[in-house]
Amino acid sequence: MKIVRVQDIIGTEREVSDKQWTSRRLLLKKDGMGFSFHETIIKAGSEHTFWYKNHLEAVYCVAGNGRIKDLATGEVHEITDGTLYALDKHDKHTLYGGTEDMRLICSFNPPVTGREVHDEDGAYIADTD
Ligand code: 9YT
Repeated sequence: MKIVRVQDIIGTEREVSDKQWTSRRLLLKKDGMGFSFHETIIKAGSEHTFWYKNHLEAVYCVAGNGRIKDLATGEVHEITDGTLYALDKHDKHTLYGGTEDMRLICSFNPPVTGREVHDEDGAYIADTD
């Protein structure tokens, strides 16, 4: 059994951030679970376009608020505590931070390795291991 505490991840290589978002990778590919598990904070008022072409992702909001726009249809959905979105079609999307920082719990299949960076499309490269 593994016990992971987010406070032990802060400031390590498992925490990635820029001014507008922070993501803490509680579980990565090397943890051997078949998925990765993250806590992502999206800053209030910020905007992010992501397109995980090589991954499926489920995201569950536990605090704060924001919106997600499906860039294929233009549909916009409110996100608050208790909302889950699943990118089951590798959906290209824009996330908008709301009036408070949004705290999201995310899981990726296949798992993120920790070496990915967002490319020009907002995608992560495929894991070639
Ligand atoms: C909200 C969202 O898509 N979070 C994904 C995790 C984050 N991009 C990471 O850990 O790299």
